[in-house]
Amino acid sequence: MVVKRALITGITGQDGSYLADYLVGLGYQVYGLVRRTSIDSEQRMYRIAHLMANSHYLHILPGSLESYTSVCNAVIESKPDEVYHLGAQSFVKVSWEDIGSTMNINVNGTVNVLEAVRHFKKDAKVYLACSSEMFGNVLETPQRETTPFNPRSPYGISKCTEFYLGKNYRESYGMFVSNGILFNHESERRGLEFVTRKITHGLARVKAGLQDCVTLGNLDAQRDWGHARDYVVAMWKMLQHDVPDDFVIATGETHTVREFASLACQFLKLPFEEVIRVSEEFMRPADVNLLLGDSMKARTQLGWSPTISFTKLVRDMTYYDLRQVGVDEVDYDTQ
Ligand code: NAP
Ligand code: G4F
Repeated sequence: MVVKRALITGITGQDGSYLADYLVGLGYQVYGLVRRTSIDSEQRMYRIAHLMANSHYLHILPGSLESYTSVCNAVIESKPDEVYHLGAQSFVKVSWEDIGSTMNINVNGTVNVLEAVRHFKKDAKVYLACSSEMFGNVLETPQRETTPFNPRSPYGISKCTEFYLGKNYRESYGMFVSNGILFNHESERRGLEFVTRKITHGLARVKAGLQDCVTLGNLDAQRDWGHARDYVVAMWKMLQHDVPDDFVIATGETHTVREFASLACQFLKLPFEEVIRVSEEFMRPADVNLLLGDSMKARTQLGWSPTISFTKLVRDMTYYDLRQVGVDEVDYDTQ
């Protein structure tokens, strides 16, 4: 049997780590591009530590997306059949505060990946991590592949550029480049800066008596939240499809930040009005108010569908964080 080889950028992140789990499970040899500053950081490597213990399947290649040389070296060394380009400055709020790094990493980094593949492994299939943030101030609901982009953040603009780069390499060079337009997906491995994990991690600390409350920004923003474990399967399916294409990946359900926080409070038996506060500090210069995806194309053409419900997502994240602060969840589970 031929063993497939995959190169993942952003392997230390939420999606990269779940994707590595999934591909190793399928018998792939997995190569991960990791910044030199992260390789020695337990905090940055924790999501793939369990895989590192079995280094026969996982290989770490030092490099940074801004360095064309290091991306070329990673492609030459890994000789990938599939490249999953997930590395990015992925936090929308920071994209206003540091637009330069956001553009360098997300736009120039994508150019570096596409050029390295074009020059050194042109037949590799490439997945690009585009985003529902590209729909921005939405022009249609639900959003699907044909919905026009209307980004509201520097991050959203960078991801639109990534999308068009992918399309252009497909059309100009005949390369297999697929754009996944993924709606928000969360998990126990989500970074603490994103709202869902900020809520579950913060409320667990409240429950444990380590802090008084969780302070948030816009509680009315609506997101189509799925689980990252489901979404990495969609990435893989896109690269097994006959032709490269663009696919929306979403649950088809939308919930407010308030609903997410309120459900987490219910699981923990905490009074929402007392433990959730609001501050201007966490508001954005321009927010995306409503995201709701229509993933019919992926469902019919790729046979993909989400398996983890909103309620289970909130419950799993909440109880995971409760365990992290040393509180036993059994007493609190009313389901
Ligand atoms: P994440 O947890 O923030 O992970 C980002 C990854 O990118 C980390 O491994 C990080 O490495 C790496 N990275 C950042 N800058 C880099 C650089 N200059 N050179 C090399 N690596 C660099 O993000 P995620 O949630 O897994 O998202 C994965 C991708 O999907 C991103 O492109 C994101 O924009 C996109 N996306 C995410 C969602 C979502 O809801 N999660 C939705 C749509 C699209 P370090 O550990 O060294 O920082
Ligand atoms: O969790 P968020 O920071 O995620 P956001 O901005 O939707 O971006 C995520 O999803 C995108 C896909 O649509 C990805 F492309 C991107 O990489 C990232 O993974 O914020 C969600 C919503 C926003 O409307 C924000 O204003 O929650 C609102 N919010 C309210 N209070 C907050 C807070 N967000 C954060 N991070 N922190 C708060 O205190």
